[in-house]
Amino acid sequence: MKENGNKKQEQLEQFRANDQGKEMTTNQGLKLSEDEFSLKAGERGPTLMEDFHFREKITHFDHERIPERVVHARGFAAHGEFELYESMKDYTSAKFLQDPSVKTPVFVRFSTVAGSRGSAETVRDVRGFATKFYTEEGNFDLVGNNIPVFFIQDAIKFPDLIHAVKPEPHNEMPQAASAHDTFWDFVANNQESAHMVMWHMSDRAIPRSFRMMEGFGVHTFRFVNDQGKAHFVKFHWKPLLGVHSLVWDEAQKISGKDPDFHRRDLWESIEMGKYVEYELGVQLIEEEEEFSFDFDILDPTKLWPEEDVPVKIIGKMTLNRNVDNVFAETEQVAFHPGHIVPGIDFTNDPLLQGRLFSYTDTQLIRLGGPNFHELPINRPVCPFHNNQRDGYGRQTINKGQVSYHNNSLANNTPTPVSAAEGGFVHYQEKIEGHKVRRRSDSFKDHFSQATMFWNSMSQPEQMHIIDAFSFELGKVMSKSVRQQVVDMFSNVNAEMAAAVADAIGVTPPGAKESNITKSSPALSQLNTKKTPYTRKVGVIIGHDFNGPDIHVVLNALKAEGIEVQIISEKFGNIKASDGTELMIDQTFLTSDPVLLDAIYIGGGDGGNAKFNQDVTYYLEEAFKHFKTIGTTHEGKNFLKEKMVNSSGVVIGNDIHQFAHKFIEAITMHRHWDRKIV
Ligand code: HDD
Repeated sequence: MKENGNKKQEQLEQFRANDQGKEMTTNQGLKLSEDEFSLKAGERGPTLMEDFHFREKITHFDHERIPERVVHARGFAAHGEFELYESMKDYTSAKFLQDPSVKTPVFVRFSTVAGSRGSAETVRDVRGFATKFYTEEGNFDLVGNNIPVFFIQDAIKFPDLIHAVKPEPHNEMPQAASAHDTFWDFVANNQESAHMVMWHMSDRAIPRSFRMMEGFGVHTFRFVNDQGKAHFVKFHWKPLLGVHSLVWDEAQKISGKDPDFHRRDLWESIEMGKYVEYELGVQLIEEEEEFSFDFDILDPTKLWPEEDVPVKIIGKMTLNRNVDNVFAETEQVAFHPGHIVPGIDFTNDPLLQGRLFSYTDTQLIRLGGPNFHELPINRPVCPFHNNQRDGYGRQTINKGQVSYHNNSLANNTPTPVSAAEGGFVHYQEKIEGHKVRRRSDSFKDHFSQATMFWNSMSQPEQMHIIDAFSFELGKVMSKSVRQQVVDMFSNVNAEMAAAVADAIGVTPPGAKESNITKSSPALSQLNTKKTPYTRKVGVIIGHDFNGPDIHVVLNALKAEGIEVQIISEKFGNIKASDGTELMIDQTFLTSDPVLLDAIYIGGGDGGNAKFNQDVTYYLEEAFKHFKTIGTTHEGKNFLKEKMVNSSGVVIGNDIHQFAHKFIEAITMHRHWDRKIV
């Protein structure tokens, strides 16, 4: 990515340091002559207090850790740019949404919610999707998730939700998992969670890649144009690769084989120049239409069905640069849903209102004081001036004697300015009411949209939801909690609840007729975009493989942007029957079928029983996880009978035809109609 023209990168460049090839100094700049031995009184004597180098080095080390985020501790980030397709002038005065020729630098951090900073990435969880737009008018943070609704309706319940989902306090188990008593006890006793829990039990909670998941601002925000007219707005990120997920057995195995699976995938993609793209969409509702829906548009447990309120695609974000230092950038970035710009405003969603307090508060403890906005990653790219001063780690050297307002000594500057001059003016919503601790009746339907979500799922997606409930509740020790949850979800779909009850050994709830028949096809991942681009294929070959034919397949895969990993028994080169050689990228030991999207057994001779055993393992796992399998030449001999006529298993004679069909099958992501037993 070019620094030139990207204001954020130009700014960060001033702070980047390269220590390679340099002389070693202390933090005071003193050149050092020795870094291996502390200063001692005699070669075998005690270390001396005067050893400033030892003291500095150890002290710094002792203070290296900061508190991890109380939620979303495990995350990974990248830089990029946002470009607008068409001016949004009619709806918002936000400057970065006016002119399609302007590119806005962005920084995006993806995360899991429950796990600690070192936890595995493919756990069942919501994913955070937080974007910082460095606009000319200040930072705009869209701090969203990959699920469009939330567990609770009021921010005051957030600590309860998080206490319930985090490892239980008496034994700190389980790590990064909702499959335990307290989470499900919370769910059963806070039924507003029903809709989000359906998403959480669905494939959305085990994404194949950060690059293949949607992002949602969740809350209803406001767009306000330069005439002061407002629209309600919801934000969406739509990945250009479509929305795709893992299967649960695979996700669990990846947690062991590669706990960094998602960050590695993002990192490698950007390093290879296969940049990561999402389109930004908005759903807009006229202010006058606020009460025209059968749900309250301020309720964060509700989505706006795309078929009713279409998503208008307005721009594209491209992530094209990895961070230089994870701590300095990813760990120190401070997002806040309250970081907004003129033309965008809040609504009275009670979850959003509470978040507006929490984010600054958490940065104060996490980043150690009120000057975290001065950290390079958090600085806006426009100038900032006010009378705030001092505090731990202050970097700005504010000149002059005046640090108050109003004043005459500095001509009453810095000066607030009018809306016409770019000053932020809050949308003047008329508010009337009694001061109460209550929830509006319009927030009380917890099940209709949960049922709509269920209705919208394809048959395999519904099976995955039943399996996920059965797994999660199967880990719950309290039979009473299991029963309560099943009873609760019989309000979503009675058959679903009965199937779960059967799996976990509780009394099936009585049959209930739901009158909710609505479905929203946009919610099913079966209707998502499909492309083979950037999928990872394991190509397994043995000695004396057919060189020319394998090259036909490899070239066809690469032409589609598919990543190829040549796998065999040992590292080194492997010889084809025509004498040509191929370099092995991974061995059976270092790779694994769960880390791949598809397998191609291209033939050749392993020469021993171990080779056959390994190939069989790769095949069985890929088959079980509904992945595309291709075989040609001697590779066909490995196929079990159940695989031969199975969907997504491509068996080739004509090599060109095979390559074409194999790629077609990879495009499908998974073959859900396959019978795996
Ligand atoms: Fe939050 C972090 C998303 C509700 C309090 N939240 C955090 C992050 C994301 C979200 C993506 C990680 C940002 C990063 O990568 O640094 N949070 C959401 C969404 C919510 C939501 C989409 C509901 C729609 N959050 C929420 C509530 C509260 C918080 C109701 C508190 C009242 N969230 C926090 C926090 C965190 C945070 C404690 C922890 C670390 C941080 O803020 O910077 O303040």
